[in-house]
Amino acid sequence: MTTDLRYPVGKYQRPKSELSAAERSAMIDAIAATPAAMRAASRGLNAKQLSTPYRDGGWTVRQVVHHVPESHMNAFIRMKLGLTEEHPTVKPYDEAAWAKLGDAQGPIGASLALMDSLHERWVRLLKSLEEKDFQRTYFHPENGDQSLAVVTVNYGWHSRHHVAHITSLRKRMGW
Ligand code: NI
Repeated sequence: MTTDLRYPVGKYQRPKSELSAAERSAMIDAIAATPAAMRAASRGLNAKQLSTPYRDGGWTVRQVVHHVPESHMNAFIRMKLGLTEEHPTVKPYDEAAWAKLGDAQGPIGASLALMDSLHERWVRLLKSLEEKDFQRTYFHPENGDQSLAVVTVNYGWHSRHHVAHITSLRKRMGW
């Protein structure tokens, strides 16, 4: 078995069939658990450790921590657009370029706090949705039509994916 350090929890699998309410609720729980999981994953790391790439050529731990709320702010806004407009086209963004901007080089505390409040709002939104709301869609120019149910699975995965970048690095480094 080969280990691909990029995908510590496996690659994202777009669900092929409708999700049950229980499956969806497990994904919402994963999103809800992420701020605390990220805080725990990055707890006690010093500046040099935070500046270490999680794999050769990959983002540093610091960039991973900053990336997650950046990605999830986009996701939250796309979901709200999907809920309030008829099949809107959403805006992709260049996540690699965002990760190089100055604010993504600073201390991680602000991003951990951002994640706390963002996920509180996001999970409150997700838990307020009815079945028909999860069937609403938006169009992503690179990924095609997405239902909010599919987006929820995607970000449940995405949350675990990036936390595992840090926890698996710590394990390998013995930190
Ligand atoms: Ni990501």
